[in-house]
Amino acid sequence: MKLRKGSHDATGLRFGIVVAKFNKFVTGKLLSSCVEGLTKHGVKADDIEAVRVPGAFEIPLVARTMARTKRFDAVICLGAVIRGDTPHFDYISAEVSRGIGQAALDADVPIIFGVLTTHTIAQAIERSDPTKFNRGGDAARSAIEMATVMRLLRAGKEAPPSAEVPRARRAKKRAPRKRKA
Ligand code: INI
Repeated sequence: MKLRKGSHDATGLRFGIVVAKFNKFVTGKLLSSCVEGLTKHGVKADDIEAVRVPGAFEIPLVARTMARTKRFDAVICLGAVIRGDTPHFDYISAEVSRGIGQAALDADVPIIFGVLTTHTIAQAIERSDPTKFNRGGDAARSAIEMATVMRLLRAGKEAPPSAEVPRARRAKKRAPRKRKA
């Protein structure tokens, strides 16, 4: 079997970010955690370009436009759609998820869905908390993994041995079993 998988070494990769202004108290935190997640894995600040859009509904068009420039190894979409008392939530969340998926296929570039869709404000605050599992940091990791796996596939290469074998190599040597007399 040939196993191809991405790595988390993002050195030399470039990323675009589209971030919605709507619910900025949440999306601002998603953005900072996302940028921190990228730089932590070796991305230079100059290789990250962020674009603000009014709301989640506007994300797919901008993500597709950025991706189609081919200047980015992946584009990350950040937003927060919070359920209210009207069906607005359903229209926006359905459209942003469908649009982001379609944009990735159209542009042939990974586009990451880092848009929170929550029932309550409390859930959105929790999922954007930088001290907890945060959707911004999670989106950064997914983007790096997708960018590196797409590079491998396009180059027709397998994962470097360091990315493939560690589990088997790292396996601790067990002490030989004692035989029963
Ligand atoms: N945009 C969001 O990003 N999140 C929301 O929760 C939201 N709600 O609930 O209305 C929202 N609306 C704005 C929308 O995305 C567009 O910006 C607006 O309709 C203009 O096209």
